Amino acid sequence: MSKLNCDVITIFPDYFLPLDLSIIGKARNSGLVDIQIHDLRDQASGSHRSVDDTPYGGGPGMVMSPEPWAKAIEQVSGQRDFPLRTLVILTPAGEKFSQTMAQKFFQADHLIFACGRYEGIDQRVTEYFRSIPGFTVIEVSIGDYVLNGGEVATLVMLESIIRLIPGVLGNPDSLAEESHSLPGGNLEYPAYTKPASWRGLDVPEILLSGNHALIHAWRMEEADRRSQRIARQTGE
Ligand code: JF8
Repeated sequence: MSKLNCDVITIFPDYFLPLDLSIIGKARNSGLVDIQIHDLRDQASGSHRSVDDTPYGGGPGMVMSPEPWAKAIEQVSGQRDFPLRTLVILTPAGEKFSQTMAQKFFQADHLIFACGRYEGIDQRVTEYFRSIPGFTVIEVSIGDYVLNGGEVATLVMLESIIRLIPGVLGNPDSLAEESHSLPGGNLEYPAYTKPASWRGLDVPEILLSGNHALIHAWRMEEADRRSQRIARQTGE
């Protein structure tokens, strides 16, 4: 079983300190995943270590310069010997991240996450690495809302990918029954724990019945009702 190898390139390495914690921290310490964080500014030439410049065509803000990105991506590629790499470039204009994409990324040998800031990364970085054999380049967004950069999006993606690695979750049963693997991409069924009666609210009786076939059927129905209600709220 080969481990998942990830490199993250950012101007804010401290955003990734939470990867030392909890389930992901344990997965790293036990060698199930290797994640290296790299500071883009290490590739910036000049005494000011500048990584951005004004946009061609005018407009507000700054655009990240292509050369520090190319150097950083080439450096992390030289540090791991794989024939195939997936370069993930975070951008609000990218393909929407999904459970299906998490499963694809989990199959990769080497994932490189490019976390832009400001008005994003010069488009030629995508174009250039698409022309290099051995690179698959994908522009990804985690959802239709505006973030300040790709760092938080990368944390979201890493969490969803790493939990798919066998041995990362304590109980492997929890993977199979989850939301996005439930029939029809269903959302979860509601969960209850003790006490059976709490502030006048009772746990649904069927869950106390001990009839596992009935409980399973009820849960699937509840999951269905939930996703129907959310589909109505969001306009299908
Ligand atoms: C960014 C670089 C994003 N779902 C999302 N919203 N916004 C972003 C995003 C990603 C990269 C940059 N601004 C500058 C926003 C994702 N992924």
